[in-house]
Amino acid sequence: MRVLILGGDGYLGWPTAMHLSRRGHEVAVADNYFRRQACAALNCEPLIPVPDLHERARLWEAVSGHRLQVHIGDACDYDFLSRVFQGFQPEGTVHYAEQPSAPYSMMNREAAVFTLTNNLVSTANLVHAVAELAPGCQIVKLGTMGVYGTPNIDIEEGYLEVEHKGRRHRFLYPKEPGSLYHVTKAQDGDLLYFYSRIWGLRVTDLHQGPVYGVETEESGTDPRLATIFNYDHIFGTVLNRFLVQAVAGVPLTVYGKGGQTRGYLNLKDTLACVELALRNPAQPGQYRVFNQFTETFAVNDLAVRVQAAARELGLAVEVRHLPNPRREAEEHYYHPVHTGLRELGLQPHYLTPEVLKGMLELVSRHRAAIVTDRILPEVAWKK
Ligand code: USQ
Repeated sequence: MRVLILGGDGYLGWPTAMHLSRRGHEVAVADNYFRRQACAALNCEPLIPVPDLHERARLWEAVSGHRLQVHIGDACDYDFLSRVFQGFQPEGTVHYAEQPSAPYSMMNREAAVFTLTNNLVSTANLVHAVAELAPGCQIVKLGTMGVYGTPNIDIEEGYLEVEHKGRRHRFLYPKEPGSLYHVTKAQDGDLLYFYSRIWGLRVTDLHQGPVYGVETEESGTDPRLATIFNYDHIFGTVLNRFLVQAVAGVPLTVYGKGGQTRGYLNLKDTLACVELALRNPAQPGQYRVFNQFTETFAVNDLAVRVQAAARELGLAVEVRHLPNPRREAEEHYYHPVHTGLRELGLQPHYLTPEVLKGMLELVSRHRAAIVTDRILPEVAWKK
């Protein structure tokens, strides 16, 4: 399959490009380097330095024999996006080209407007590019479990059957996002749901929980093929942050009571899920939703597990409860359904002590590069 990856330089985009090309797909990557530039501007450089996208593609071709097409440009620029579509004629597009950080979206007005504009305009451009230039191309868009919030009922996979005054209707599951970033992910889903119904687009929205991990089967062959791994308070996700904190000897930063529960998955499983979605496409006119995670944990559970794994490696790790910079429930019911991807054949990589120790060992090899003043949260939700 010819697959275009928008956001192909990012934490998920680059490993996805290698993964799909190794499995025989023809892959093009497009990226505007937003993440790299924002990391440099905000003192949030990733732990492991990585070469630019052209160099990454050259290295990947040298070790694997697979060639990637590289396009540097912005999915919000329709001239750029339509040139890529016309040249490559994708049969599938994976849309990762969104501003992915909740704290970034809550920093200030400029960051809020950028998040709104970038995430919605890139999605609208993609819809038009598919409809005008590659009809039949399926869209796989990275969504987030955070669009649902933490309701006091079970979370279904995308839709909810409602009975009202004796009649029934199937709606998109109600959304209660907890940051502006999460709001934009609810809105891009609404756009795609709309256009799938109106123009018959084939869409899969992967509502993913926080991802952890560094290595994939493909990156293992050369450290320069590693993904962008953030541990700072803006772009780092919680478990990746805890691993770096444990190695740096900094207390683990649990926000508030630590009962916040989310669905987590290993980076390797993200890649498998995206490929499963592409290989089993949505039908024309279908907006299909999968809840993409493999296990649920409260933040406190993660802290205890990291502490135990670190202890086995001789690292003494403290846990500190900080005042929560976010507005979110710290104790709540959480029961999301997640059967769709398992039914398509997902074989999960679970968060075992061995997996944690492997990640701690990898982070330890880069210990000298850890900058501890990137760790404490500086962005508050409350004004
Ligand atoms: N948290 C801590 N300590 C930290 C960092 C986070 O207690 O040092 C807590 C947060 O308050 C939150 C939970 O851990 O309750 C998860 O936070 P996170 O930063 O790992 O994840 P989040 O901001 O929700 O966003 C991340 C990705 C985003 C993705 C989302 C999936 O950045 O792209 O969509 O995970 S989900 O959380 O299911 O919405």
